[in-house]
Amino acid sequence: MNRFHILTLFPEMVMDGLNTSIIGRAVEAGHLKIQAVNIRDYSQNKHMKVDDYPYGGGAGLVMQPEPIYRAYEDLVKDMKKKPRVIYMTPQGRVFHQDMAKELAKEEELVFLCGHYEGIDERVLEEIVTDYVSIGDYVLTGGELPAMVMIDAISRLVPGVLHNDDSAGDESFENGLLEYPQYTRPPVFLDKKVPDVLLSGHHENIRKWRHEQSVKRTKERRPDLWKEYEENEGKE
Ligand code: 9D3
Repeated sequence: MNRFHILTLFPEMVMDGLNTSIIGRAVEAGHLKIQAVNIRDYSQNKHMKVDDYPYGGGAGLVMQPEPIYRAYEDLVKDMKKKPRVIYMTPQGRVFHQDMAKELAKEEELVFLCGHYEGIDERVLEEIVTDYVSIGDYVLTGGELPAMVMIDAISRLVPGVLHNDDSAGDESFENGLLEYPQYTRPPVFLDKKVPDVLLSGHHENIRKWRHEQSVKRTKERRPDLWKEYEENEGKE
């Protein structure tokens, strides 16, 4: 059972997104728990204010440290040990599959999502263990990135994917992109399904799929192909 806690000003955005589809079913089956904590609930301001102008001037607002710290303290009081706290930020290490694998081992994970111009540095220094970005493009907040990470991590939790597809021949697992897939009908817009897939010759099918993976990786992800070649024989 993996537990994800998301500290955010938009809890319904995160819950609506994640409770749909495969992740929602995994929650219902008891493989995962997902809890969005509304940082605003921890404001002690009479207007439930959670942000203020930046010291030193500049555009926009900065999220204040106290509500975030109180929300964090309230979360960790029930935990056996201090959890990893992942701050979603464009200034973090870029998320990738190996990171997802590492994080899937953690029983509890806390995601801190910022909005506005950012979060007061002092609370980050106090509670954050990992700074993570999902890529070099500008979004409006950390909620979508947290959802992306939770989706990627959740599918690695035993039982979440009940098919036996979970490890083996996926993209990134063996360092190559996946081969093309076909299903019925055998002819579509005059295009035939490759004969080898209808042959029943499993060794030939395996070889063909590997060749297709290599061809596709060279064409579409030369960066992954370079890495694959360099690692051949190793690992
Ligand atoms: C002050 C605005 N910024 C200068 C361009 C910096 C900025 C801060 C916060 C830009 C975007 C955001 C909101 N994005 C995230 O919180 C975020 C994010 C992203 O934008 N891209 C990739 N990964 C992530 S993780 C969190």
